[in-house]
Amino acid sequence: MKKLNYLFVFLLILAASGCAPDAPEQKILTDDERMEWWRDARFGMFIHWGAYAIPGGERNGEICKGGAEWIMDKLDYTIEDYEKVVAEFNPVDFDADEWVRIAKDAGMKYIILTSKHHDGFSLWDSEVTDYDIMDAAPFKRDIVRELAEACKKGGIKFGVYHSIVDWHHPQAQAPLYPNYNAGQKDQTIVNPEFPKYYENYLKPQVKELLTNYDDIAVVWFDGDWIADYTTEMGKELYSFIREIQPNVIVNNRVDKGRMGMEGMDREGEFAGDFGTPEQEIPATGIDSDWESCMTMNGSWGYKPSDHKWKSSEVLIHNLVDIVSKGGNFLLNVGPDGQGLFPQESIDRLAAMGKWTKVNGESIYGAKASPYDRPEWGRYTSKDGVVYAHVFDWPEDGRLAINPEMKVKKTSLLASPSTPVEFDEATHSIQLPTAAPDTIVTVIKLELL
Ligand code: FHN
Repeated sequence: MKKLNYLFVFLLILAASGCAPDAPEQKILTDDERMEWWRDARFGMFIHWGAYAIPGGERNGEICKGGAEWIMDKLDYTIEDYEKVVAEFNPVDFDADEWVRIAKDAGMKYIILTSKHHDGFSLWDSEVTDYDIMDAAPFKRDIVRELAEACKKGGIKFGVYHSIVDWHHPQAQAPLYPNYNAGQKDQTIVNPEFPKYYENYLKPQVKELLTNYDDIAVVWFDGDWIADYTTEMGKELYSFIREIQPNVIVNNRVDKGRMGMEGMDREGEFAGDFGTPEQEIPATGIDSDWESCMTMNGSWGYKPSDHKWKSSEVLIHNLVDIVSKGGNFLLNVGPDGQGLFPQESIDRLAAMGKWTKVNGESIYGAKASPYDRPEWGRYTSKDGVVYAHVFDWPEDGRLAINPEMKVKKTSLLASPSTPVEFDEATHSIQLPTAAPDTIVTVIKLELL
């Protein structure tokens, strides 16, 4: 019996005797209070990491199509073959504090780590399985705990991505088991064992994450598409989570309302606190909570053969575009099998940090503006101020401003002392000849 369990039994007896010290009551926040930090944060880091980082999307010279985190399915590993990959997972260069430093320096305010992806391998010390980092891999360190603690120390929020799909658990795949991926291809196959997996494995794992790691701020479900997972399960799971941790935030993939990759719920009552557009940004603003998640290249998991890296200019434009429409940007990093971020990711995050350090005032806590999107860029708004993000610097230096705005004062966010005069007659601003920031220059418009 693990030492920990003796302690647990002792506490149980103490509680039964009525002598347990009162657990500090957690103030149950209103929905707006609960969402406040998330709405202010605007920019977070997604981390897809696990044993799939070892092959990096390649097996015997064959490259996995799509995300490298799908290699088990796409390159037809048997469960036994993939367990051998897990048995090699020993990322000795993993340094949670370094990951948090990079995220903070980029201007990111929260981190979402895959606690368990579709391959079923758990990155924490799970009590309900030995297919976890402590028992199935040589690493034997609780990655969820180390990153949660590093985030707390670094003053940023931590959450977990948790897959409903599980290609390793027998009940999650029966009667296909061990042919775990047939259900991916034929969603008409009914798995009578799935309710047992849901009740006896999925829920207990979610509960131990929310109970043993007291800093889980977000639960980011995925895998909602499988036919065996029902909206009744989704609604029950959402309530189950909020009973354990009333102030945690849960995405809409906990239920079945999501309309594909556009990520928002269709008409109807569905559980979940925010919509989840994936690899795309809504065309217009959306007046509810949502977060676009995106990769930097074409893969969520580490994939060295994928060189389709988005430029830091595109990533900064995406951040501004998303916030101008009222959303959050969850930008992904896929660490390698040693526990290191790819240099291409580090470089882009550093460039984003350089920009957010100067212009973060127009992002954090900002919302969509009530004004139509200008042709030259985007508007965000906060506390009676509109921030004009200029993507395309006007050749004549004159920037047309929405005529409905009653402008009191204008200034360059990056250099308040640089004069940018507002001309009432033409409702435009005379700008310096050259853009101070060639990616996005921000002009602060204080309104009457
Ligand atoms: O299948 C997953 C994929 O591996 C990745 O985790 C993304 C990111 O949210 N979600 C699913 C694909 O939509």
